[in-house]
Amino acid sequence: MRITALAGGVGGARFVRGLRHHLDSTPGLADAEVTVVANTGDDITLFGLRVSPDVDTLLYTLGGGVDDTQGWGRAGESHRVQEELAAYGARPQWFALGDLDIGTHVVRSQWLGQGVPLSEVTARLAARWGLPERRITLLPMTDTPVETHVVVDDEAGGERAIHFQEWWVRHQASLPARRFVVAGLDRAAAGPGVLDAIRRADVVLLPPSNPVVSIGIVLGVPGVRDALRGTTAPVVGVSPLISGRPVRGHADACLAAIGVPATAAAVAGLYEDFLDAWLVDPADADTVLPRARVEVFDGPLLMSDVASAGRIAEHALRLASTVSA
Ligand code: FO1
Repeated sequence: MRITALAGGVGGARFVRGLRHHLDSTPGLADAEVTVVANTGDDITLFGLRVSPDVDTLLYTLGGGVDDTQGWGRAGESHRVQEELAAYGARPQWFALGDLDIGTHVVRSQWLGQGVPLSEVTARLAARWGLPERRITLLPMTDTPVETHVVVDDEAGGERAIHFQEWWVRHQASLPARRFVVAGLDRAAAGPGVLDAIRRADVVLLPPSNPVVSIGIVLGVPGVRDALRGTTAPVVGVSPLISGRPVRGHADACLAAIGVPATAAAVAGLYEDFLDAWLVDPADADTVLPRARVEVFDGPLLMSDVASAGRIAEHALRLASTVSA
């Protein structure tokens, strides 16, 4: 069985880890292949290094090296290099780069600098983390450099764009976002294997990633939305909101920025041209959708550990087998 998921950072990574756990522990499903199409709009260049937060969160989470409490970055991390950078007055200092994490950014930057495409760079990083042996393929959504920027008010009554990470990390999404702009996306081509992974899938899953700045960005890659509309695979999504609140992160602030209510139904509405089924928390059992089938999960829609994420993934897969594309 071929399963394809579009994913962002922490929520997407935890969901895919749960999915893999469920497949590996279910007779007949262990040889299923999982392909993850990762958002690269969070990517940022810092201190001359190319950092890819969502890809790295997926790498570390699926490879067993993530700081599970934080949800991102490496377990057992230290920050001696960053302290040195601060001593030299290097900026910015609002983004924590751990020593082990910097190893990833150095090799990524070295390979990119040699002209290696991001998809090949990511495959090499994934090989080190043992993802192929776990039957997981990690694909950046495009090889074209893209960056999500957030347009906010400036002091003089105008507007200015800041990098998504500055809005998300430095300002904790507290600055009202006027809109999101993804530099480079209009001329981006879907990465190698991305459209095929959607078209040839037996099931497509949308984890509870941020619908605006994670999955929403992947949907903006030319050809992705059409592939989702055209695939014969059922497309099943998991709501990232419970009673209007994101489980983590700032999806509510992102939805407000695009004028979409923070409800499970409204988020599904962003996917309505290709969504076949939508898994919601019991608190959102009253969700009604024009076309997609709504299913209420039999418990809190919380991925507090691998097993609970596995149960959600299992339910999404079961749901996929009952809906036709
Ligand atoms: N999130 C924070 O809240 N603070 C940080 O300093 C921070 C650093 C960081 C470094 C590498 C990385 O891969 C992720 C990092 N994140 C940090 C998380 C990141 O901002 C978000 O998880 C994703 O970009 C949202 O999808």
